Amino acid sequence: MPAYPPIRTTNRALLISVAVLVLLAVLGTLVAFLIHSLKLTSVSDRQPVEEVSQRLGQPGPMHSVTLDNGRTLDLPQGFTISRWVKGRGALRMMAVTPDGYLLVTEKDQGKVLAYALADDAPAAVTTASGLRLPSGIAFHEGYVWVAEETQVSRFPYRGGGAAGSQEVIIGGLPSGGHNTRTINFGRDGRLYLTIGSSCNVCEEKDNRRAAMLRLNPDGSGMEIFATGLRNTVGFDWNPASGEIWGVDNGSDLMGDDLPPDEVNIIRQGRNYGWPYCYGNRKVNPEYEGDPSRAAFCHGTEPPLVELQAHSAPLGVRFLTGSAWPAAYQQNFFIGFHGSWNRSVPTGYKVVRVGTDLKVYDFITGWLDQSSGDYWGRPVDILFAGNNMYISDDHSGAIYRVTASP
Ligand SMILES: [Ca+2]
Repeated sequence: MPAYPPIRTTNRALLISVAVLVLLAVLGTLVAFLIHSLKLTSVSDRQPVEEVSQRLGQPGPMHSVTLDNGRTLDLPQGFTISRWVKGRGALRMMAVTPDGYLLVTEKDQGKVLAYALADDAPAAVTTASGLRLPSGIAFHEGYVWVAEETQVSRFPYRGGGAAGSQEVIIGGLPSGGHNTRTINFGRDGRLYLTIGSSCNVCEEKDNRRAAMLRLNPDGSGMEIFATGLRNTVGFDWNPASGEIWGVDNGSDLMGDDLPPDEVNIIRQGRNYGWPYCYGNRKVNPEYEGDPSRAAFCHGTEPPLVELQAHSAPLGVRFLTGSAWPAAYQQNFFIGFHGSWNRSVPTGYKVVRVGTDLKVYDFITGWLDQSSGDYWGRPVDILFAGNNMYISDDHSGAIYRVTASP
């Protein structure tokens, strides 16, 4: 005998009806919600397809712009580009002064130059000269900071692009091998300095090499912040997360497509692999015979994004607070200097890493793909006002990229 009386037919019918009604109500709500969502995201009559793809971080259609030297560059529609500075030497890293000057190192000439951002065809002001391979530059608390191969100095800024005499803050940095030194100041007010390796693949004797260092602005308290970075020329702070994002140049002579160049999130105390590992914790061929290396590599930091091998990523910058379209906000722009030991040349362009962590071409055309010839090599990226500036150490130029309203 059942513990409960059997459900009578009338009760069963009632239960089924209630269940069907509840089901219909749930389905109705779902359908209404879906219609509402689709209305918000659909490609409607008012929204062109390009606009939607741009918003999603996908590359928009490109167009060609012919420069005053007759050369052509391709970049997304809605932007134009011109040669803002020309006829100079090896223009490398850039910074901005509070009174509206762009500072740039001219590495082969041993100079720092300044250009008024308000001018369409600015004249060069010599901020400093007589330097030895100046590359990194920053503006911090009234001083122009410059990194030469073996020292970091500051120059009191006088305004109008001019500066007073050199005061060496850090001397005795290692020389030879990768000779650029990149500097910038963190939100913590401390000076961050990267020094590349002395070689292609080797064990360094000086632990300041292939590393990011951190110091107090008076030169005291130098510490090794991160290691295993073969040659991190460009780094910048992610405006959303506060993380340091840097690019690393992978080693040469491993073939056309190995190892990948890297975008790394550079964290204190972490090791980024070089010289024992490359890419995503893979053991470098030089060290494959040693089983302890596999375990070591497993404990290193893999790249956030792998870039085409031999792209030679140099300067980087996050886009913040400008009038550029939303699709580009908080994108990470990188200057690809271009390959020197790849059978088919690559790089020679400006790319962006979208918030989807995919890499998109932003400006191309310095390289002739068919002949392998190039006429320019992008180095650093800078945003000032509503414009992007790109330095070129091959043709001695700075390009200005403007978003059309
Ligand atoms: Ca690495």
